[in-house]
Amino acid sequence: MEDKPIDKQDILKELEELHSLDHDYADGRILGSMCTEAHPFAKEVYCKFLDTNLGDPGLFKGTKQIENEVVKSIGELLSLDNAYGNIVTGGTEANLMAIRAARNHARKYKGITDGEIIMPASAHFSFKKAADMLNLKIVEAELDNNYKIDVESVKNSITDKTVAIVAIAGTTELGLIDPIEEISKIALEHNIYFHVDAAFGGFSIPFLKEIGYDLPVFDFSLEGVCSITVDPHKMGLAPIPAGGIIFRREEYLEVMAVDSPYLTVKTQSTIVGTRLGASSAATYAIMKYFGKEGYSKLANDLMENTKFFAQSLKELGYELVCEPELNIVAFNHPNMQTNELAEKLEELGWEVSVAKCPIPSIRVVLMNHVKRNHLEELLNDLKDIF
Ligand code: 0PR
Repeated sequence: MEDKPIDKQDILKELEELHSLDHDYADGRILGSMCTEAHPFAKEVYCKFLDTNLGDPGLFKGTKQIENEVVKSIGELLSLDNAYGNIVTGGTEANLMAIRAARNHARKYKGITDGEIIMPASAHFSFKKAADMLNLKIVEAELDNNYKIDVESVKNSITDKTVAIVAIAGTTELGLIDPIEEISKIALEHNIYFHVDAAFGGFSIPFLKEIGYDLPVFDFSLEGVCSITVDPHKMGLAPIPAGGIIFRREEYLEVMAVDSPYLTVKTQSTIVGTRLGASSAATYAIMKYFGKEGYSKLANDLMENTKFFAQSLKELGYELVCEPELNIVAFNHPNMQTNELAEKLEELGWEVSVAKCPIPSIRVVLMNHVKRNHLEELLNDLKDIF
């Protein structure tokens, strides 16, 4: 740090120079991101709440009410009337909270001290962090022929140490929805905590279903589902950071509570102490502003782009890893290694993401910033590569 203050204009100039090195979503070149440019209205609201701190909610009663309202609305979207939970920093923190709740619950009610969690190979790496921090062993369930969690494999993986089963509604790499209904039954039968990671799919599947897409049930209408991660900062168009963790019962928050004697509330269940109220306010605003109609239109538009892109790829001789269920397309060309194809695309200025599971492939997440004209440009480049 310099000794003397620096002029604002000089600081801003320096920051702008560095900021100009960043990619801009609007140029349509970011192909592998689940985040996108937040809606301007959500950003405007976010700025108004920058100083609010939900770590001490008695001081920010209005903002706490906003968080409660957002949790309630997301819960209702997921078929739950009385939702508990929080707006957190993202899917990683939401998943960490879910697994912590499951572990503590199993410790308290079943006496399990060296627990295991069952999850598919397609689970997001945030669960590895959670397992590491919470001292749990990951038991990887196999994938079936459709690259979804194999139900028999889950059954066979259950032991008396299992503290949670995890399934995904919108996998990170392929956007697939696991057979959550079947897993829910197994979890109920064995009295095991069941967490659904819908970080990506949570803000699209309910809307797509409402407008007639034939997608499987993944939410709290399934009795075995104990918690769901759903991220406003992905398909919800809220500014980063905004993740959501929704619990079916308050007891899952209670088993995580630690005393916070000198605060305005006497216990705290979240991982983060001082935490943003702005994320809740921005999410509240955009959910009201869009309504079901707005989100249905967004989800449908992105699915239309997905179908167009998938079909065009096939016409060019590319092979899809699977038929897309949500707005992610993973593909390869039979005559070229994935890494070589990725390099060529990078040379042409595309920011591509290479998926690893179940096979290496180029993965495009068709978020709101990837417009039809960008896809056409990309398809042209994909054509010219051969
Ligand atoms: N669960 C699922 C299913 C996810 O796909 C992700 C992240 C998470 C949890 C973790 O969420 P947070 O990253 O919010 O903690 N999925 C993306 C990924 O890892 C996140 C991402 C976003 C990556 C933008 C790149 C990027 O440019 O691929």
